[in-house]
Amino acid sequence: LASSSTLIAKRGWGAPDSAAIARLTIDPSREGNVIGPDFTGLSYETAQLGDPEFFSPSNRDLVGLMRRLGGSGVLRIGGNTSEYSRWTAETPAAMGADAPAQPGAAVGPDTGKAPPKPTIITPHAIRNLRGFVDALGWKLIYGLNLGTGTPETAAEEAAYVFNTFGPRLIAFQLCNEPDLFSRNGIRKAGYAYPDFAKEWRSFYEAIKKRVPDAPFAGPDTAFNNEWLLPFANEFKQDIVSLSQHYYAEGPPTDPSMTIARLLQPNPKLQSQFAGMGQTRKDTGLPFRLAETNSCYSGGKEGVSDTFASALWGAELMYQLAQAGGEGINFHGGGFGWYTPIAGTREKGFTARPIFYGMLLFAQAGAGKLLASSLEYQQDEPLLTAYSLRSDSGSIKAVIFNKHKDRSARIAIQPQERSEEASVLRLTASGLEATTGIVLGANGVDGGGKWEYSSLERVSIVDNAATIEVPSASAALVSFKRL
Ligand code: BDP
Repeated sequence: LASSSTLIAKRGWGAPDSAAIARLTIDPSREGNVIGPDFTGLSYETAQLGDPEFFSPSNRDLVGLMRRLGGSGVLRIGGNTSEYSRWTAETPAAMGADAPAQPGAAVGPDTGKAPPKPTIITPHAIRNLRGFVDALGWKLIYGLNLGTGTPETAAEEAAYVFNTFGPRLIAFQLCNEPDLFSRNGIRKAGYAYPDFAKEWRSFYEAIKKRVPDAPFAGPDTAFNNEWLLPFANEFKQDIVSLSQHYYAEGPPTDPSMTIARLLQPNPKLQSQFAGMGQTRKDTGLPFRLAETNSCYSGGKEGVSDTFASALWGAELMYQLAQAGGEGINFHGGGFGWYTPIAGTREKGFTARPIFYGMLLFAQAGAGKLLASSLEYQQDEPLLTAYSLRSDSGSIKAVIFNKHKDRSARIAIQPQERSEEASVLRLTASGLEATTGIVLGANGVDGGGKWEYSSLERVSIVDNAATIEVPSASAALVSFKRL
């Protein structure tokens, strides 16, 4: 472990000997939830379709970056701007003044401050989107406009999307965060679940009439279990999966929204998981966190764009899997603070810190969670670990040290005969770092190219692999089976 000890000495964290001792005991006989190959995902604003060349196979750098996150995954299109989109079978030129303004402009997450300009969605944009999703090997969740659209137009749009995507379409969602409609000006104050259910039903029926095999998901609520649960029960026969959103913090003007708070356990997440658990019990349907990120209203500078968000995001993926979720979509786009991929076609793209968290998850890969217990002398819950049996057969452990300045020495016992473990590290100069994030000592380039240049080997002594996990870092430990 020469490399990590030098790193520790250099940063002045104290000698590794003084680091806390933790023990992670994995129980390979106790398998938990599955992490499927489609677990990972991204979410973009519908407004991004206003530039039909963005989601297009010709946008090779973006394809490369997204593919780096997984050979399969889910792209979700929606967000606030989906409620202001307009489908047309016409070409934009034929529409004169309604033609999309500034194709190629950066489309970041909507901040929700004012109704956005309507986005014109054309058949051309949908065909390019299909080519894009094909190039990724991913699937699509597509948001329609119940907020300001009509059931008839939604049915026309759905027909075109359905015919274009075939099996690559997982589901339509009919709206975005209907539980906030009464607050964001889409509906009058007092708009309640029964009003929404009626509207949802009428859109659903219009689309079903036009596209009998159309798959649906929902309700895509912001956070409200009081909408999620009745929706699940009322529409369980009509949908293929349930969805809700999660923003850990917000708004960005809240001074208590800090890195330190982001990295602590979050009661809001527990409430989300409670709703999700209940719907699973009630309906048996899978649940997807269809839109998530660190801070709503576009994110918070100095938090959402830092290395802390990478640790937060990667851990959220495991927390969700552990709670029984089937997948996640990190929201982003443009140059938003929390976006995993930043940039434009013209200026090029970069992998932001949170991208590296998703990359760590991708490197651990699909599999089945394993029960494991972490004994740690400190009372702060800033050292956490997750274990899995990967589809390749090997046992893996992912360890997060979210301490700002406390290194940890951890003994990992796979409880299965193994001759050696390898360690891939996710590191940066500190929690606040916005650049210089590396996995396996290498960064990701603007086209998604990445390869580790450092993979440590650790021998198994007394049935354990003992490693240092420096403060503000994560480690993926893979055991080689005997
Ligand atoms: C969600 C919206 C999304 C926004 C995001 C935000 O669905 O369109 O971009 O919040 O406020 O509520 O950052």
